[in-house]
Amino acid sequence: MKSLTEDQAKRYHDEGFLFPFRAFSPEAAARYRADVERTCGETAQPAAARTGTVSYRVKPYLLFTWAADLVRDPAILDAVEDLIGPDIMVFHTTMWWKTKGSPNRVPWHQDGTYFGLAPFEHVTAWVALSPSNTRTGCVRVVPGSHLAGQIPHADVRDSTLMLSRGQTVNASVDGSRAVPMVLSPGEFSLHHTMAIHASDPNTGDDDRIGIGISYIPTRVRHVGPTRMSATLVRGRDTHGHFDLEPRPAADLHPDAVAAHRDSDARFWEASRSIPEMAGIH
Ligand SMILES: O=C(O)CCC(=O)C(=O)O
Repeated sequence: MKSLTEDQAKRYHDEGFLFPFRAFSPEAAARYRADVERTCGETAQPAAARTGTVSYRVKPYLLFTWAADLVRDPAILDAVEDLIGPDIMVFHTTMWWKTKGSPNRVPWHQDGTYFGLAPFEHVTAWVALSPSNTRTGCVRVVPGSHLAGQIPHADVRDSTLMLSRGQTVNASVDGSRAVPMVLSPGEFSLHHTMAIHASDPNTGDDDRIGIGISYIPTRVRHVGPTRMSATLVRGRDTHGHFDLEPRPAADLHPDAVAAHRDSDARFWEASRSIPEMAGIH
């Protein structure tokens, strides 16, 4: 084991989540936050449109060196390795930016519903770049919910829901059992792709900014006919289920922009066969 104890790994397998772990210092978190605000804020949207991407918030690790470093953070990878083994890819990231005072929230859902991946071994590392607590609307997870497997979801129309189609578990969820994963800047949590989780509006006095990094072992494959791409961040890929994505040589390097466009095009192609993917966070 590289960073978790046997007991922590067992708890992850029994309960479907673990927290808190420190990835980097609060100072480093503040630098990453500034990077996110500079490159992924509303003011960056016109630049994103000029490079032909819907948003720099989608897979920023293909475009920006700060994000490429973040998804390769050794402390995060050590913990992930203890759960899924040494050959690790990043399939996706989601920027979870909940502005202070906004009514936005995330409904009960299971990530694995939208990723088109099998088997269900994907681990999300949710990395806090600002305080994430019960006031700012941290992620809450129902312990053991991942053991029930895939539960049907329904689209719910509600503009405050932060999932693109408001995808919500179509079953009653006992939210009173949910555990709030409270994190300070620079800390991360881990949750299983079948864990039922949600988050409440931000009633705190700061934006809640976090990045959900979707890590998969290289043995996981995409279930549809499209050849997808992913980024190898540790170990070796002996399975060849994905085309390997390049690390950006510099922010918005032309090769990086081309790789990002290519990855995005494959994603939309894949979502034609697996419509749930169009609802990926
Ligand atoms: O950040 C949130 O509020 C929700 C996070 C989430 O759903 C995820 O990381 O899968």
